[in-house]
Amino acid sequence: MASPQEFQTFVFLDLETTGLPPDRPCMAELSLVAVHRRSLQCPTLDLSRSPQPPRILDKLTLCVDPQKPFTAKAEEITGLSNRTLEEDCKPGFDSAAAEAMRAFLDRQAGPVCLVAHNGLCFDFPLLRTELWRVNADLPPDTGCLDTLPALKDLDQAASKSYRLGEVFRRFYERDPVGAHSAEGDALTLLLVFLARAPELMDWAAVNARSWGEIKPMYSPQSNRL
Ligand code: DCM
Ligand code: MG
Repeated sequence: MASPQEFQTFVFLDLETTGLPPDRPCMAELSLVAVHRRSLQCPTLDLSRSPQPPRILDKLTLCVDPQKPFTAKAEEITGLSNRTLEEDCKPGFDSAAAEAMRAFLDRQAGPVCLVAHNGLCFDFPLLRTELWRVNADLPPDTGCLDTLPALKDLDQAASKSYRLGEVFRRFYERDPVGAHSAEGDALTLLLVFLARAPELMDWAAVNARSWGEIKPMYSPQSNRL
């Protein structure tokens, strides 16, 4: 981004998918958790002085039929499968889902910054592919913050793991809840963010990318299979 941006709302984003990038994954679940910067600046602390999730947050979680087979690993870790999504009559990520997402983002105070852990390599490019598939998009000036390089940069530390679960355990000394469900991971990311919110918001103001810079993971014209 050219000039520092005082983002008003941070939207924690996580996608569950049929597999990893070499498999040209498709989205199977999306979760967005939107929090105003005011609630991030002064979180309530519990008795052990750990930040609590803010009382005021908006959530959108959608399960979608990916219309592509899950890899065995993706099925195992997410608990989602082609059979169960089909049995529960979930439509694909269609224009109605894209519209719901747009409407959700539009009701947040702007400027809005999407936040995803490893988002620049995974969630943002894949979301761009999925939106492209249904001829939809987000405003190009939407901010995109990847907490993985952000936390690494703030720590200036070379040799520790920055996987989401590991970062959470370092801050909270317990396991995250709901790992590999989109909402569980988005809420885990929110708690990680709260542990260093002032620094991460300052980092985002200078270093966040814009949605318009995000390249799709792959061309959606190609066959899903
Ligand atoms: N994923 C995978 N194999 C892994 C880790 C992740 O196929 N070992 C895929 C499936 C997940 C998606 O990436 O739905 C997102 O990962 P996460 O659940 O960590 O957000
Ligand atoms: Mg996840």
